Amino acid sequence: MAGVPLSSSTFRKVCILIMVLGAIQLLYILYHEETWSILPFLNSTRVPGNSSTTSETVIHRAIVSTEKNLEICPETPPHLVGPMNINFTHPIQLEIMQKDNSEVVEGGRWWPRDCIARQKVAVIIPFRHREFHLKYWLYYLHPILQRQQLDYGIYVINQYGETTFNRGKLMNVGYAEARKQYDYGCFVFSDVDIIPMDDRNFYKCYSQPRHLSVAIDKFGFRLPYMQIFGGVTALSLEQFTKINGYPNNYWGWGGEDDDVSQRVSMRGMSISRPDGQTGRCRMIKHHSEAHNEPNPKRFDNLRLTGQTINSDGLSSLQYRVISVEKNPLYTNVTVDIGSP
Ligand code: UD2
Ligand code: MN
Repeated sequence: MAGVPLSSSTFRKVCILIMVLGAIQLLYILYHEETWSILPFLNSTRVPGNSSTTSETVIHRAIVSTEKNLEICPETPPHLVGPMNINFTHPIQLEIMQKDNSEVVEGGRWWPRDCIARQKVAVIIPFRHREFHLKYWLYYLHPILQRQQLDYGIYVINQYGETTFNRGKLMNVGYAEARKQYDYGCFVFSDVDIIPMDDRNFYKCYSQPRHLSVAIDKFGFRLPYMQIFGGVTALSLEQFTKINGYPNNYWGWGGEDDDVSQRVSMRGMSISRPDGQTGRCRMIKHHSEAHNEPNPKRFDNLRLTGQTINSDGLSSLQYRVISVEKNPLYTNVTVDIGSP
């Protein structure tokens, strides 16, 4: 191959130029890669499943927040009203409710627009055939969670078919499915029929697992027993994984809440609670359900929590998602969790 020969000094200069350009390009790439990988890290958790969508959302949100120069929301949210009048006598119209919650995004997602929320909370509701209760729950809870300035999403976990109900397993499914949607750091597990009577009862996580429904009208506004951990609870991602989630093997009514209570103390944690006034709640009256008869095995199971805590829970969770629907005010996950 023929060409004009380069003198050795020109050749050296060209080489140096190429190396400098290469180094500049390398620095540019490194800088940008770091920016992209650090952001999800700052948001604390890695999300399984469709993580690319999630990190895109996170990055997008972070950019919007920086552009707007938003500050972290105040420790005490400014628009709380305190004690509220809760009743279940008036009919609820879904269309009006949707209009009142115009800032709620498809799937029941909301976040404060004027500050950066302190916590990302997924609210998990175990569900089957309780549409009447769900309407009231959505009607009351959306405005409360907004006044609490939480970055939240509502996940209704609907048990498919008519096999025996399993509240604990549905909670685990809710946790796993919510994590696929967003990098939540806090999980509130709530019965569909419990409404707080005071918006200072925060649906967020604390340094210890939280029991929120401490004074329910049905129980004469007092704790029926000290270890009770049913109704509404809040556990951080770390706390929930530490106890391996709920047990999956409590089919029918009762025991799964006491099992979680034991798991919490077995892992060296204690239950935190609001005071009896702030923690007042109403439970919508209902009869006991078909296919959710009291579980006769619950007392035996509760004696074995020490052995089952590691083997039965998030680590052994198996289920089949039938559908995920993003409704205007909540995400509905219909799931086949099998039978006893
Ligand atoms: C108590 C506990 C509850 C749970 C249960 C025993 C309190 C305040 N509540 O509730 O947390 O430990 O005992 O399992 O301590 N559900 C449906 N469809 C059904 C059956 C249940 O959607 O067919 C869901 C719904 O969210 C309901 C929850 O499961 O609120 C608990 O069931 P429940 O309301 O029938 O039981 P309850 O009130 O005795
Ligand atoms: Mn109930």
